[in-house]
Amino acid sequence: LPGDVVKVGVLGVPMHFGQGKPGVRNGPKAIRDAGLLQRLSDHVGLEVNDYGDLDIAHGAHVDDVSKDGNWTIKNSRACGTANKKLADAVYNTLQTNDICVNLGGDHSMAVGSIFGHSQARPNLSVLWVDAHPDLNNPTTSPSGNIHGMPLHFLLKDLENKRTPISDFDWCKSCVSSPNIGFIAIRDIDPGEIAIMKRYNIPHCSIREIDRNGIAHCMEKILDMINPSGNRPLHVSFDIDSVDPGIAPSTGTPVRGGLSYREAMYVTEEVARTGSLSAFDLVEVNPELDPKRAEATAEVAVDVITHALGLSIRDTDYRRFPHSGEP
Ligand code: B3U
Ligand code: MN
Ligand code: MN
Repeated sequence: LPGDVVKVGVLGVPMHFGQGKPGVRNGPKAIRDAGLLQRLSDHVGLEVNDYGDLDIAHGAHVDDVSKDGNWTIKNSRACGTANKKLADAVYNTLQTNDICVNLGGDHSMAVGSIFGHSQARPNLSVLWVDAHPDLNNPTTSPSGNIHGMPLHFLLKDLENKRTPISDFDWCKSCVSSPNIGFIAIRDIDPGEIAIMKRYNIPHCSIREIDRNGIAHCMEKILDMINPSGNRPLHVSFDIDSVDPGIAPSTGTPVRGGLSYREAMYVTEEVARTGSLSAFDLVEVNPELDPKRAEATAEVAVDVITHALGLSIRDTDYRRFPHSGEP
């Protein structure tokens, strides 16, 4: 309701089991140090509840290997256990908050955040902002890293083809292919292309952004994944969607990403839907390109504050009647 203060729960998720580079577990700290909480409360005007960092066991690394030896999924035990914990935390956070913000950590955490979100609020649509579609399964994955596979566990269409991995049995597929959309993808494995084609998954490649502009692409993708506008929106934002020239501290940078303004436009449009229900900001690794780690974390903070309404508060004051008219 107009005038009601929006409540935002913030969860730090120092997940790192989904890939091999140390440092990504310090992503939540880097983003907090760049001033996220204060920006959300003082600049955006939200009620912010910070639940600190999830306690993720730093236990033994156990891989799951198929009986025929055809595939390996790295750290499946630790990754599955941590994701279950996250799913429960997201579910709980959404009982008392309007929006849950999850600070990663690597992108394998989307398994827990999206599943937990779907338990609290069914019929999600998901906007996946990333250089990669993260649609691999243990057999198509070139790396065995779970951060390239989260959607394998989440997509309903893949339910019958899912590789049975006991560490992820708790996660039931909860998103249908028409309700997930990719934007900014530009590094796609052959197996992922086959899955995108087969299930006709909505997407805007970086080329389509070049050709038609970010405004057209955002209008198209939001309309495709949530045509009625009634579904709660989950945004999973991988910082590697942004050009490495401005956000270099990340595990798998890919040249030719979103410009600063394109990234802000994406998140401003997210805010304008009024449906944002959970937001992941993942893959900030302050130990990579450390001299520019602060700058990368600042971009992450800008992405989150714009998704939560910073810019529309300033430029579309009618939507925020108590923010002070010019
Ligand atoms: N598609 C590759 C690389 C990758 C996926 N996600 C990230 N990198 N960040 C893979 O390993 O699945
Ligand atoms: Mn990703
Ligand atoms: Mn990525």
